[in-house]
Amino acid sequence: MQPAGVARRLLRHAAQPLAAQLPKLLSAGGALAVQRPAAGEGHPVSDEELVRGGTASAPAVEFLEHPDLAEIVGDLSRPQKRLPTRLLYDERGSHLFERICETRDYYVTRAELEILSRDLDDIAGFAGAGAGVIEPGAGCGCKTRELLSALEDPRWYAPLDIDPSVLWRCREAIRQALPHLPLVPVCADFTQPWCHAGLPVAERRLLFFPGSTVGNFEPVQAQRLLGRFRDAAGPGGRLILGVDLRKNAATLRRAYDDGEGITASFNLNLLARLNREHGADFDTAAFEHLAVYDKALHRIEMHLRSRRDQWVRIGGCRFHFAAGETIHTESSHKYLPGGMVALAAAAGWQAQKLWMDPQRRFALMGFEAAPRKQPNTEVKEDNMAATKKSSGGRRYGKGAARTVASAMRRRKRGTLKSGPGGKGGTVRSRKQAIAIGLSEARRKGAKVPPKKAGGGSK
Ligand code: AVI
Repeated sequence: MQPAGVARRLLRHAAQPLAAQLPKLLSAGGALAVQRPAAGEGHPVSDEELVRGGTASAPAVEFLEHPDLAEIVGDLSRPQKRLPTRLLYDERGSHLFERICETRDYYVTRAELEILSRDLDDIAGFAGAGAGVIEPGAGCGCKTRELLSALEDPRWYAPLDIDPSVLWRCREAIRQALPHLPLVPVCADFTQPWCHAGLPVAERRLLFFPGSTVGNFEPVQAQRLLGRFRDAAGPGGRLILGVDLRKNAATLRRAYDDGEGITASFNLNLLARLNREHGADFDTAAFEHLAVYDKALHRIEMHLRSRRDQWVRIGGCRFHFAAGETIHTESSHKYLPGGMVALAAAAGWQAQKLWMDPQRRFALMGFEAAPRKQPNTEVKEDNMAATKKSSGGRRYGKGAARTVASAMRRRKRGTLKSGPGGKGGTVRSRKQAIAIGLSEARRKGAKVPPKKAGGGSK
């Protein structure tokens, strides 16, 4: 499948500086396959290693072994053709993604920044004093700088990324803004187990995962990922998670097919990349960008649609495309707050805080690590419900999700009342409705993590 010519092309590519790839490395729907460095080998890296663009145990040359091509050929061989999402983010793709974030139609980044600036003090208060901050898939983000500057006595900042060049830039940006904050860059693939034991001491660890990248994972994978974050956070650890919320399909389609055509260029760049790096012969003009909302799965999908009947060569194989046939390149799942509460609970996190922008398009959610006795259950494709593991694990969270949904319906009808025994005023706030739903679930004995003193959904 991988002839010598392709291996040489991989070699040429590997010798170039690795582009600022996706801050969070992903794959569309399937297994998360990239392993650089190998699972469990993530570790803090020295200045010298960062300059070389490699690490002691994972030198730059190891990137040669990375199995992109086999994965691409496998993905194009499926009945629904697809390509690994992470390949969207080469240097050009990352640049285009930054431009997407500035478009009028892509509300996600703006909504999240709005929350961060409006609720920063509360968010910093939730993180607590003396935190060590871990950011999986750190870019050079201004979001992180904002948060770090607002925290009380942060002990250190550990950006985590598979790409040393991203860590280098991130470190420089943070150093300029916060020269006294100790930095511990970790070179690792955060979708795989990584070694966090070597991180310095702090009052507690705070995982910061903004941007709604969690939505780019299938719910089952997202749960697994949040479980890894839980492991890294340790007892008493906290998580601040960016979550894009469900909304009408038209808004979503516009956001993922913006009027300026930047998202279309971003998606099509994937084919150009395959031509450049893997000697494919995609005629990029013969494909078009498509954004489709799947109502049942609550996700917006990006596809590349063939404009005509055609054949394409890659990796020594030929692939047929019928006119209208598509390649699925990315999914972006949209959640209800209650759905994310249940999903995170199944991964060992107790929901504590919910911050939303005034238009309720986006949420930052605050979680605290649950005590370790939680059963590790899997989450169903429907991201509202946690479900039984085939091994016979106990149901977790489904009852709670149902009670929250019922409270939300009563809020809409104007029949949800606050106060003990529902004797208070009519509840209009979604946050309060969620909090009421969760406490009703607790009373009914549903599996909801206990409310912490002073906590509760905001
Ligand atoms: C990186 N991720 C959170 C973006 C999203 O909204 O799912 C990727 C993106 N794709 C197209 N536009 C934005």
